[in-house]
Amino acid sequence: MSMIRLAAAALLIVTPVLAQSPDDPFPNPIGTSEALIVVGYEEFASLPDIAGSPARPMLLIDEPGSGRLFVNDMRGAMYTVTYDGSVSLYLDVNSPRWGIPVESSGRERGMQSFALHPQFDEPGTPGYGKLYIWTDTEDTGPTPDFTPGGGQDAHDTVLLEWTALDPEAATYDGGPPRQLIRLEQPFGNHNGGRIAFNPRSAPGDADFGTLYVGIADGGSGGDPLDLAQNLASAFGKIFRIDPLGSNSANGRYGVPSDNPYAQDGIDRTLGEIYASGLRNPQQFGWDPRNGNFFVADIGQNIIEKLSLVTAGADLGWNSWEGSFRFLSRSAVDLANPRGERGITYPVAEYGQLDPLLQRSAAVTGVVVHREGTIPQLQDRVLFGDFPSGEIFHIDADDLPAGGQNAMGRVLFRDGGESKTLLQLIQAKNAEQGRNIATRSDLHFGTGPGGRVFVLNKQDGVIREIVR
Ligand SMILES: [Ca+2]
Ligand SMILES: [Ca+2]
Repeated sequence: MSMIRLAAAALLIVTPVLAQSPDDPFPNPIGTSEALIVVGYEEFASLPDIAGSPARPMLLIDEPGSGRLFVNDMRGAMYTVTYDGSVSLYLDVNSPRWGIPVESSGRERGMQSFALHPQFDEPGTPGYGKLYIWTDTEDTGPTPDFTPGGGQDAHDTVLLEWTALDPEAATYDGGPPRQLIRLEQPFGNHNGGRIAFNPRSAPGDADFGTLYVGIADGGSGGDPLDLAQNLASAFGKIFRIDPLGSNSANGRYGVPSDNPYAQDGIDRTLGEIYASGLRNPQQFGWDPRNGNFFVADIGQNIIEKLSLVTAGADLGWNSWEGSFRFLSRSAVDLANPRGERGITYPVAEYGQLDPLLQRSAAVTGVVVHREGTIPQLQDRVLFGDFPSGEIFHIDADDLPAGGQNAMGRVLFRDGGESKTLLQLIQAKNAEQGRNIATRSDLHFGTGPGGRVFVLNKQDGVIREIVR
């Protein structure tokens, strides 16, 4: 033990990478103390190219009623996938028929997310046939419900409700969508985040049928309009709404009375807000066993973070970047980490300068594997870094209190080797005759019985993680 300590002390003196610095606050690289997990994979399905470039999926989820998966492409296509991997087009949001031109230029704009009402396939219920889509649109004509009070009026982001007549039909057979919410975006980047119904809620629960809606801080960098912690602003929040209700300001959705600011006696605080202080809550997910609600909130230039979300939580942005005070794009304050009361700090976080990553690190997630169908991942929280395609795990029953020491890597078994997702994609690209990808754009998908899928935007392949 003392020998190891001595060796570590010697390294600390000669190797500056082990020290903290204002742009690299974590002294140990990722994955040095937690075990590496190696899993198998299968190529499960292939999504079609659009205009000659690979699919850009953000989300894949199960619809147990009709027994199929749904997956999107940011350019507006939504596909169904059978449980054995057969893909067909279900709905094209970008079709001229709907009058909702999808703004999908660059990497960050497009159809961000979607959710199926938990009663989607239950005839006679209020949620029957209801499908929700959160998308960026070029059409900025209609009056927005929420404005940022500055910026460049880049485009709008709209929450749309579609109603399928026969939810089991092969293609969407309903009419045009109903608009619930329209946001004016101040900048082109950081737009909608994930939307989802809490999968653990059941009819009769207060949370049943409420839709969680991730909304990024509006973009640019550093949250220049100081919106994320402003409880009068929609930006930098997770909303919780009742899409079938009508007591919102525009009368098009409901604001649940048990939301933290709905009945606080303060007019300016938005009743829709569930949590604040988020930068770019692009993905989130629940622990199916204990209900823990995790958000993967993309950081500025220094820290990526995975946090627990509770009603009324303030996750700190733009006063805090992870566990450290945010100073600028190039520095956090190393003094007094996690030092302000009332802020919800990350359970896990990692530095963008970690040697495993590459420029433009950005966190994604979140799947908590409880079903044990992939024994290596039993009781692990899965998240990852989407440009690099690195997948990480932490213990779902012993959540760390920040930092990256408790994070381990997940690699794929391929022949006799262990590979990253990016390495798998690159081999596939060579086989496909495409340009070889230099980033992964990893996101996760989930299926029945604990099935876990890995999406990317570089080779069109949906991979399933297997034991
Ligand atoms: Ca934006
Ligand atoms: Ca209020």
